[in-house]
Amino acid sequence: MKKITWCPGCGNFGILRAFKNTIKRLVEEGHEVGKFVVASGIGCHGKIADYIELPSFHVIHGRVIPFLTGLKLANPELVAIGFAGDGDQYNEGLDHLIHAARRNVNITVFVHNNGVFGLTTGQFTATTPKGKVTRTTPRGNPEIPLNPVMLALVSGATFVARGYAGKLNQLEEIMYKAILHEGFSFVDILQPCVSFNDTWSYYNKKVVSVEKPAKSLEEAMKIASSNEIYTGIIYEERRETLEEFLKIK
Ligand SMILES: Cc1ncc(C[n+]2csc(CCOP(=O)(O)OP(=O)(O)O)c2C)c(N)n1
Ligand code: SF4
Repeated sequence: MKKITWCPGCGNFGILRAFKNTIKRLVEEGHEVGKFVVASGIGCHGKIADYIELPSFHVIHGRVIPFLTGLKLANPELVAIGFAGDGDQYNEGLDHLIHAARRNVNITVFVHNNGVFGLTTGQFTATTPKGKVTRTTPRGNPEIPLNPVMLALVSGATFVARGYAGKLNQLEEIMYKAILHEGFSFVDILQPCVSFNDTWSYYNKKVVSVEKPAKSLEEAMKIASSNEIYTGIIYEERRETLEEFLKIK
């Protein structure tokens, strides 16, 4: 395992901790450790693959989902888990998210959403708030931010959640259920970047937990579009997976 090089205080530490505890729990419950495979994108988040002792692949920018889709189709026995950044997934790799949700391929994707391109020092991304001054938006970001949770819902994702790197117990529960879910699991994780978009105090005040998953897609969309920042499992349904349709699982 390599030395951790994230900035002290980075939200990525919470995501790493929650993931390690989740894998430990799954292994204690009898899941074979050799079946977990991790892929990560390019960026600060992508280094997570270096800090986990599981078979892992560091893939090109924005391509975590197609990589995992191929992996899963080649060997459906594997548990395919991806880590992407907001720039990585919502800019470079946005269309892959939509199509994986439509296909319902049985993979899990965790997006470290810090609202900036972190590794390349704070340029704006698709989730940067409107008006925010960044290195590439010196007069303020002119664009409204993308709502990834809403996008996943309307695209047909069968497990949709929002986590927060500052709420570890909840994040572990979300990760555990996302990995066990049969179908495409999407988790947007609010991840403060202390160097370029420090949102710790904002999220500590703003985030509210959902009690339980919504009963319908319409209800889930209301939660996703609310002015409150809800965390927790927002929506879950069971639908035929790509592997089931292809009769390879
Ligand atoms: C195709 C391509 N475009 C641009 C880059 C340069 N690049 C490397 S890391 C990075 C930013 C990553 O940001 P994000 O995905 O938000 O992850 P974070 O660093 O914030 O975790 C960029 C633009 C690249 N490696 N490949
Ligand atoms: S630049 Fe931001 S995302 Fe990258 S390690 Fe530092 S705090 Fe974390």
